[in-house]
Amino acid sequence: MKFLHTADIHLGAKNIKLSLDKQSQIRAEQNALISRLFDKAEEDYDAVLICGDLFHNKSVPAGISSNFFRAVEEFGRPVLYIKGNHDEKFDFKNLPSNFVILDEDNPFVSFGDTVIYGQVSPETIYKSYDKTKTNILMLHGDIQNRTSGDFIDVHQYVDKFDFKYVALGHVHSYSEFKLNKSVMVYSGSLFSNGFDESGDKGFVEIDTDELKFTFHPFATRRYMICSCDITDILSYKDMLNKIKAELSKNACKESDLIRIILTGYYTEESNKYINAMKTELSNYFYLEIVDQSKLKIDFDKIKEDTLSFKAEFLLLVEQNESGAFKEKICQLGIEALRGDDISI
Ligand SMILES: [Mn+2]
Repeated sequence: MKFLHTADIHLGAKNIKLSLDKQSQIRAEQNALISRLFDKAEEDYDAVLICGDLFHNKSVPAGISSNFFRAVEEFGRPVLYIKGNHDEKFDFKNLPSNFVILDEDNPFVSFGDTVIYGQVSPETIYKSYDKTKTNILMLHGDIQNRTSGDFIDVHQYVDKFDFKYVALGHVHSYSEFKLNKSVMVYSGSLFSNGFDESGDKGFVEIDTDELKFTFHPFATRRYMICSCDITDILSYKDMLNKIKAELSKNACKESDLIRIILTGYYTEESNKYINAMKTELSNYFYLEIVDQSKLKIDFDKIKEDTLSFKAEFLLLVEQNESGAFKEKICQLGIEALRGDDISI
């Protein structure tokens, strides 16, 4: 049998950095992605497993939840769901009959020789456990960080029972672990909602005949973070080319949402025009530049060059200021002397 494992869809979450136009475009795309997910499931999978945080909070716009449940209903086969920390208070009512919430009252569903358990107590599992079956467990929480409020001790499950696969939700990027005979996998979120969840997003295919699992990238729009070291680059054109090279190295596409982080050192002679760069790169759906580069001024060299406003200004700052404040004043002063638009 084949199952589709997903989690952390967070329907209803928004990225407030985006313009309202782009927010509604993304929302429409997410609705379409949900329909596409269930179309894919209809072709290839016996059931869909959703390991929590399906909705971002307890009240999401009605259009979003009705679109989701309509897709579930059209799919027709079982959609198994366990609650996450974001949607545990969501009011699940008027549900399609194939949307199954697994909990203490309804702890498992069988598909032939495969039994899929929800996040229930080991005692509850014990009552129906059959080790001759292929057992799968769904959990939502943090299995690594003991101090987290969402910590789950997986030992209580995988030490006592032989779960071939533990489908996890909570961590938004794909990762896999092995413990005893169990493989435990975070599918990651189905699509991202911010730069804290960058890279490819998708779902995991569980094949219980072959005992194989495979990650499938699925989201079309990605959040991508690219670092660009601008040390020793003086001209604006070279800086822009370095950024473009970095974007292509990271295989960024025009449909992506991109954060460029400028790192390294620049000097008073560097031509770093952030706004012009952003305009030049406006072919991307969304692009921001976070400037973490630091100003490096060779004051000894400047002392030899006293016949300029710039040198006089920098030496004056050097004598009177220190630390991060000094750096900021130098940077703003240089930009102002050059006639740049300065932003404070
Ligand atoms: Mn989540």
